[in-house]
Amino acid sequence: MQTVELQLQSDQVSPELRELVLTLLSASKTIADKVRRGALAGVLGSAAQQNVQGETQKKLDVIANDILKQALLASAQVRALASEEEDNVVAANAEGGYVVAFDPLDGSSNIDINGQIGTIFTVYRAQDVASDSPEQFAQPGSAQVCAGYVLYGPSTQLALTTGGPSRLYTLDTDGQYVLTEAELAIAPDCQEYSINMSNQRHWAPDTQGYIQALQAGSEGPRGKDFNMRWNGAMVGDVHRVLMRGGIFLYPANTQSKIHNGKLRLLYEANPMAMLVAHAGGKAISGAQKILDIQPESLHQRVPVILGASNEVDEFSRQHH
Ligand code: P6P
Repeated sequence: MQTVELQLQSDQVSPELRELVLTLLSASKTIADKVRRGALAGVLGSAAQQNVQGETQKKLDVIANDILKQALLASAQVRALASEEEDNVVAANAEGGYVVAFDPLDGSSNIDINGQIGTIFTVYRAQDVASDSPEQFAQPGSAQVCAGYVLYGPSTQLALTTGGPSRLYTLDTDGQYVLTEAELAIAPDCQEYSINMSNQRHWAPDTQGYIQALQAGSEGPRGKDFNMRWNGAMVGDVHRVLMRGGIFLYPANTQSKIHNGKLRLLYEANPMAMLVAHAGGKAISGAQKILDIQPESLHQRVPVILGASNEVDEFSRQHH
């Protein structure tokens, strides 16, 4: 049975990065236990406090954040951490060679309805600046050394790349993450799109035209029918794209608060872009590849269009 520990060794991941990944995975198992027990663990409902995004935090957001933060602060490999739930970079260990950013619980609006939720994480090499400097994370997504998510669904599953193929592991009852897909591969063409249609009136005209062509199906310019899915949790929607293809979109939006899209570059768009790229897919902001974007601020948002390479190219062609 190929566990994630054995796979990291055969992928020749350094002992330091291996230790860091296993620290993250240990924390994910603690979170998975609380998610599974839900109301019985007293983790549902709101925390009656707001995060830097101005969003009301759910109890489980705060609990998951604390579990990951404590685990990483205790790791000799971690120089600093950043989180959707932390206003600023948090210094960890001066000797640490890596910095870690995470969305502790993506899809919070799904928590109280037993929907798909997950933890998204990304790892970069530490920079030669102060441990708690935002410069630690002013690195393009192409500099990520590792990216992954844990999806707390009917199965608890880990999607992970450490620079090689994106691989999928399933958490067994004995607490082992076991390899279940050695190389995820997204077909270049698709017939499924994923977008929150309620925002349609706020999209740019090119985006409206692109989506209308998909809706027109076989009678329209695309000459084939498309299906639509929207989980309300990026981790669930991207997982579906990695498993059965498709295109996921959270495009630019004329609403003032999310004119630049809703998703955050550092701990949502970039790790997902790396996982998708290492499964043969593409991820763009519209103007450029997400992995090429030079970050300007810790919690900056970015439009996200990712998935089947030919479909992402089709979106690009319609956006001059
Ligand atoms: P909307 C969850 O809050 C999240 O950040 C992503 O996981 C998800 O894709 C998106 O927001 C959902 O946004 O506007 O559909 O509620």
